[in-house]
This record gives sequence, structure tokens and C-alpha cells, in this order.
Amino acid sequence: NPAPGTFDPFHYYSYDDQMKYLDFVASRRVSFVTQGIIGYSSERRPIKFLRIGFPSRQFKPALVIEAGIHAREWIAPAAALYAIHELTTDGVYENLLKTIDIYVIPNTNPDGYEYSRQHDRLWRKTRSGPRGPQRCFGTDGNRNFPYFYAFDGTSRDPCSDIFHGDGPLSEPEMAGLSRFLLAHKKTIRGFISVHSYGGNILYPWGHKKRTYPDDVRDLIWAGNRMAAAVERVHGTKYKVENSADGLYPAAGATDDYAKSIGVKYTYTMELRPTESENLAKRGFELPPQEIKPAVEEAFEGMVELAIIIRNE
Ligand code: ING
Ligand code: ZN
Repeated sequence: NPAPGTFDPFHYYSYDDQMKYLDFVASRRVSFVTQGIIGYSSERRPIKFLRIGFPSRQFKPALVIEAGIHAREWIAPAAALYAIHELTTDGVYENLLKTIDIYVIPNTNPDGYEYSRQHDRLWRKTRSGPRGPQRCFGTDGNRNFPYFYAFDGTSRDPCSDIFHGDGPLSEPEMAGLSRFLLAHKKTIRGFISVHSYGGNILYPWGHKKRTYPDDVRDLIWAGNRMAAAVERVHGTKYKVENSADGLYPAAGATDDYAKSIGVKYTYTMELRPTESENLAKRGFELPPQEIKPAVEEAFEGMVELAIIIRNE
């Protein structure tokens, strides 16, 4: 078990240890860290977030970092915790945090995450259910959002890994995230959904190929800056591409939803291993010794987007 109040970049945390870390940071840096709960999972685990930023009388734009919607992508919550660690312990971010708020939601699918840790390493979905004649469990949270819901790249079969659920926001975890985004949409200028793997910075729209938002040039420009920031850390090259064109169409994802409610810069980041590294076939099981470089480089990409938003 990690020592309380520390971020250990050599181990994957349990959900309980992740939450203990959030509690510790929130209790120690009361002046500029606020903890909240966006909702509860179907197994009643709280889905917590931290807001990091100094109070200001002026308008502050916000960046939201959401991780862990897919259970087996363990590096995603680790990257979110590392971001919290850096932002709350390294003084170089103080100026940035006087002009922008960063919301970090490190684990939006705690039930799935613990199921992946304890029973089935490659579990992806939530744990709601059972559903269907085969009494299958789980919905793909990244297919459960109400923008072109079930349009393409999703399944109506509850046994499928891309099951879109019983309806838009049928999952309490996703309903909670949606409520949170709507409640803060006046201030949110950026949104990053953290996943693995591939080494990509993906921009909308995801539901259909060759279909882009009007301001896609701005998203590509900022995405390229994020990728350059990532590369400066350890030389890892992330590919900036449209999610449907570059990977596959997938309707109902968080980044499309955030874009659809008016958040300008919305992305899905696919962390290590990169597609070329994956020739070694590690996929979701990124070895613990690679947590540190993976989260360090991803963090610089996140900070770059925060700076872009702050300067607009
Ligand atoms: N990848 C994303 C997925 O949900 C994605 C890729 C995101 C596609 C957004 C389209 C839109 O399938 C992983 N690794 O989950
Ligand atoms: Zn994913």
C-alpha cells in the first residue's frame, strides 16, 4: 500500500488508495483545492473530483480532466493522480492556477476498475446489470452519452464490450458526469478524456468519419501543440487525428458530448503504449516501471491545453 498522502509512480493504486490520496490533498491544500462528488457508481462508490485553482473575483475558465471511464486502462487514473500531485506540489503552476481552474475526475468507473483489478484484468465496462438472456453485466460508458447516441460503433447487445446501455445516460456514473459538465458548462473551455492505449490525441466528431466541428482547425492547432509538449518530455510521438477517421467511429463518447454542449477544446488522449510500441503486445497492461514516463509526458500535454485556454 502506498504511504498516505503520496503519489507513487511505480504502482497502480486501488480505488480506495486513489480516494485516500484525493482526501489527503484536499485536506492539506484547503486554500486552493476543493473536493466534490459528481455522483455514485451502481455499486454505490463515490465518484470524486478535485477542483484545483486559487479563488479569484475575476472570471476563470476551466479545464476538465476525466479518467478511468474504461476499467482496464489503468494508466489513465494514474495520469490523473499525477496531474493532481504536480499541480498541488510544484510552485511553477501557481500563476497558471490563479487564472484557470482545473477539475480532475480520476476515476469515473470505480466498479469496473476494481473488477479489473480483482477478477478480470481486461474488463472495460461499468458493472451495472445483469441484462439480457445471458445475464450480462456492464455498459461501455464511452458509448452512453446523448449525442448521436447509438449511431455507429456501438452495440445493443449487453454482452458486447461496446454495449451502449439501455438508453442515453442509463448509467449513474455517466449521468453524474453529464450533470457535472452541464452545471459548469459556462466556465469549461477544455475537456480531456484520458484513455489507453495508442499514443493519440483525438478530436471530434467521433460518431461518423469525415465529419468535423466548424472550428476543427483550432482543435488541430491546439492538439498539435499538446503533442509537441508530450514529445518534449521523453520523445514520444502522439498522433493528432480525428477519432472516427484515425481509429473507428464510436457514437456517445464523452468528448463528442462535451463538444456538443459547447466546450471548445475537447479531446480523447490515448496514453502509452503507442501503436508502434504495441508490437510488443502489452496493450492495456503497461508495466509499472513505465507509469512514471507515461504520466509525465501526458501531464505536459494537459498543461499545454490549460495554457492555451488561459490565453484565449
Ligand atoms: N478508445 C476510445 C474508445 O472509446 C474513441 C476511442 C474515443 C473513439 C472517442 C471515438 C471517440 O473506443 C479507447 N481506448 O477506449
Ligand atoms: Zn478507453
